[in-house]
Amino acid sequence: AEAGARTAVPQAGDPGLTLLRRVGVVDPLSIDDYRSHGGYAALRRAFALGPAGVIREVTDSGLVGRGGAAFPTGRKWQATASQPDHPHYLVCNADESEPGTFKDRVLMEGDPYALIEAMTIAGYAIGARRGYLYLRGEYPRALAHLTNAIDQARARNLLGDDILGQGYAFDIEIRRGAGAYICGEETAIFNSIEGYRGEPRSKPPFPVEKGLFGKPTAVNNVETLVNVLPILTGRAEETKLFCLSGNVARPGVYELPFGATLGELIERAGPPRTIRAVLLGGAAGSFVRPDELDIPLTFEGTRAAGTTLGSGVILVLDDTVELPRILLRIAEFFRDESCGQCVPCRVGTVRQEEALHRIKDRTGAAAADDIALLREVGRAMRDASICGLGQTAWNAVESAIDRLGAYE
Ligand code: L3W
Ligand code: SF4
Repeated sequence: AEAGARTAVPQAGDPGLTLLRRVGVVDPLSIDDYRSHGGYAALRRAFALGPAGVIREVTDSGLVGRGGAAFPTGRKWQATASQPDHPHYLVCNADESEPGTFKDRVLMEGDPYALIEAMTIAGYAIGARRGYLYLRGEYPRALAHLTNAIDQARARNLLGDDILGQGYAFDIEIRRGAGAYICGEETAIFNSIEGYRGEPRSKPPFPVEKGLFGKPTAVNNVETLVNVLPILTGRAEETKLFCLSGNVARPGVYELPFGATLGELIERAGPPRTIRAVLLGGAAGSFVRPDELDIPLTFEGTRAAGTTLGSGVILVLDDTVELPRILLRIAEFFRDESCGQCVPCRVGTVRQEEALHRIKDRTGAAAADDIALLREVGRAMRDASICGLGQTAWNAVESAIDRLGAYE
């Protein structure tokens, strides 16, 4: 579980940081240290604004979800808050399992109170009295730090029946995942918390209407929630966390304002002598070529370039890489992690892996039949799968064939 995850330590204390500004600076086990570094100012501001005021500020900020799909957070909160059915729930998706992703881990280990404060604000905004923090099972240090933070917050009246004497009751329960990637899908989280198999539900109805226990629920990623703190305290421009890995000299989590290019970020991380390809957005994302490094790192910019920012994965591959082996590894991952509930994904991910096995050492005309098959299977998975896993299981392979000429 430790492999591949570095902290933001090389940059700790950098005045340009917003989301990571306390990571490596504060004692993550001390609520007093957190408060002396600006902690709980945002919650006080939230109480002054009232729930509708908080939603207005979050909406006006333009914040969109950081789990990969970039849905507007203010709209999600407004939709949940306005449901007549009660109770309302908040769920924090901390099941960070996308291969190459470790940003939420750095936030939760290094600044756990920030997430607890942000969840309290989100719960207040949507009218929830209970929040669930669904944590990746393989994050023991995050679990210890968050458990301590929740205990300390309760002891200081920052969670519980009457938070800061404002008449607002809210508490947080941690639930641990058990190693299944699919349990990061928002509706599979509901099933997992409710004690059922971690299988996604069909949408609509969306969680804002019928979510956890069939009640209105807002599900937000860790980084999305932590973004709410600087929004409410009026700090700085909006930033995004990126997870750099692969053939770079300084892998780790980087925080940048939107708009830097892919090439600029890779430059900061220490690029290899020759780049063969970059996987953007994780296993569900797509490969780009070395002549495409001027892509701006924004949700719109990556979309316009036919790729995705996803959850911030940037995996750099040098020219020694054997692409067919990487593609097989990705296909194996999806086959393994498919929950098996729907046919296009259950069967498609197996057929995809088989075809990639067959063409591993082939090129050109010899690979043509299997590439045609991959396209057909990929289309079926994309169009007919119930959830994002099946819908995106062919993205990376497709981009490697079309953009990188993987089997030419
Ligand atoms: C109310 C509507 N709510 C959509 C909500 C929906 C969800 C959010 C996004 O994620 C991404 C993919 C990969 N009324 C709504 C509505 N919503 N329409 O908005 O929804 P959706 O369906 O576009 O996406 P999604 O299925 O939630 C797919 C990424 O997830 N992914 C892996 C992610 C892994 C991590 C990690 O490890 N940290 O994030 C795999 O597919 O990038 O873009 O809340 O309910 N009309
Ligand atoms: Fe399960 Fe795959 Fe269907 Fe999603 S697309 S519900 S992971 S079988």
